Amino acid sequence: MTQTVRDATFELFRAHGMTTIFGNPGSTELPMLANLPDDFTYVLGLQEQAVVGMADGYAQATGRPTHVNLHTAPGVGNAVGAIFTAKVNKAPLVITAGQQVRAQVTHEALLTNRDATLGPQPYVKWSHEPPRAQDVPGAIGRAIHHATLAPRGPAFVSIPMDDWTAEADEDRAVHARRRMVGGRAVPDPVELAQLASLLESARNPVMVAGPDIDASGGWNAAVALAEKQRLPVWASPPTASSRIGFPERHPNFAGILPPAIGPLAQTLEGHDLVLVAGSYVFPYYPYIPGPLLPEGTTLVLLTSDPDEAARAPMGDALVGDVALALQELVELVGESDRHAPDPRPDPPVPEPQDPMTGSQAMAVLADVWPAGGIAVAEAPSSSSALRNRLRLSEPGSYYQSGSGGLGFAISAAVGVQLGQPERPVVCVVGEGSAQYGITALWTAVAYKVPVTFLVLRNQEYMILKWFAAFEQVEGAPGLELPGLDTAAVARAYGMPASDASTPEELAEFLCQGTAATESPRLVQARIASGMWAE
Ligand SMILES: Cc1ncc(C[n+]2csc(CCOP(=O)(O)OP(=O)(O)O)c2C)c(N)n1
Repeated sequence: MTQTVRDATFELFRAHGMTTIFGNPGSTELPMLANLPDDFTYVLGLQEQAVVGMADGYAQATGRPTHVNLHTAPGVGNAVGAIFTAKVNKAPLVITAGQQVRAQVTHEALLTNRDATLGPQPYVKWSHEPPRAQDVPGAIGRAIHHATLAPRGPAFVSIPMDDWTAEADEDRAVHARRRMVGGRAVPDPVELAQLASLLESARNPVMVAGPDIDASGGWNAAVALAEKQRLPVWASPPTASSRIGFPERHPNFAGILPPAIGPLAQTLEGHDLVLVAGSYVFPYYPYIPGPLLPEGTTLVLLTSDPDEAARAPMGDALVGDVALALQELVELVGESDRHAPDPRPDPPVPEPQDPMTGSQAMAVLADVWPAGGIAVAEAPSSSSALRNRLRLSEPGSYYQSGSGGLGFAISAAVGVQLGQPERPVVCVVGEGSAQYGITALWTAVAYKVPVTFLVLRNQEYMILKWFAAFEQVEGAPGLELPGLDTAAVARAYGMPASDASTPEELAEFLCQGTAATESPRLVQARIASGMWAE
């Protein structure tokens, strides 16, 4: 035998720089993992939601396709919530899962992944189980291309466990390995030129900056366009800000758009043209009805995602790579003589309170924020305060779940830190949200991933109490979290953890955390009940 399917597949992974595997193993995956080559790293997650979350963070922070390996049907089942989030985050994940030996699939022996391709649907771009062992390298190659072509996202391949030792079809394997597929397409030049004239002739245009600006590398072009055309820039609503698309300390930065239909349109009042770059239109929630746009306002969306272009309820759309489109627009438009927008003031120093408010905690975080820091956030009642206090202004500095599904932050922070080892990562997470990805704390300890975790402990699901009031729901159970001690849980995973009850203690523990370069730390801050806007 010359080459096995396994050898051919590992060569394919090498050719794409995919030598880090995030996984949780089972018997059906062991044949793939046997004698893992030295140039591969296996990052063990203890539950599949955390495995996918870590890979999501890593894929976004590196911009590279990332391999996730799951255990047949139950592993994929556990992972589905995180795959849903990875799809909205446009994380290029190549998810493989083990399957029973081919000879035992038809009669459904134990752990057979019945109808394997349906498990992760509809949250993957492509789902496949190769008809022959020899097709495994080609199928994984195809999954890599699906994952990385716009819009990026997860793709799935189910692999019967006896395939790995089968003889490869070398001709096909070599072609699969050599294929490089690119797809950064530019929007129609005629439509871009029309958009440039529309922008130049608008009386009072505005830009809305979304996560795909950051993901596509369009940060500088967005700034250049805003400056050249004197555009105020709103961040896309927080419900979908999986990343930040514009420096939030820039004088043109206007703030974060509200997420509901009526208030969002009201915020855009007075603008005759709204240019939305790299966000879908719009991640509305909750439902507050109203006109979609103010009277007389035109909207144009720049997106790399044909689905986002088609489903927007209003406005025109140009499909193409967001960074390339913005760069082209910068070339096409002239210098405007409109008035530059007034810079947005910092929020006032928060009133001291005992226990601390979320605003106080975020003000402390802003005071001790490390140079080059990256925030990974999932703290619903304090997330506005976090954005308004930190005002992050470097590319690749902010990640959150774009889907509204919890379980992202703790796991993704580990993946982001592995992908960006030179930058300090701080994960800000509500105590409720923390529990969905909690097992990733163990991975952070085991792999010496020096994330600083800040857990905000208000002993409740505060955001759901806010929703209850909004929805006029009374007496709903399940909104209190008494006695949930996340610092104790962290210690059980081997992580040093402290409780901070004053701003001074919080500052001290955060500084200890961000100074540590070899190991993670957790700080649990007791905060008051409330929604913290700034
Ligand atoms: C997977 C998943 N399950 C449940 C929810 C519903 N949910 C949204 S916010 C929230 C509570 C978050 O609580 P916590 O992290 O403590 O933050 P707080 O609202 O108190 O700031 C829950 C349970 C969800 N979004 N995702």
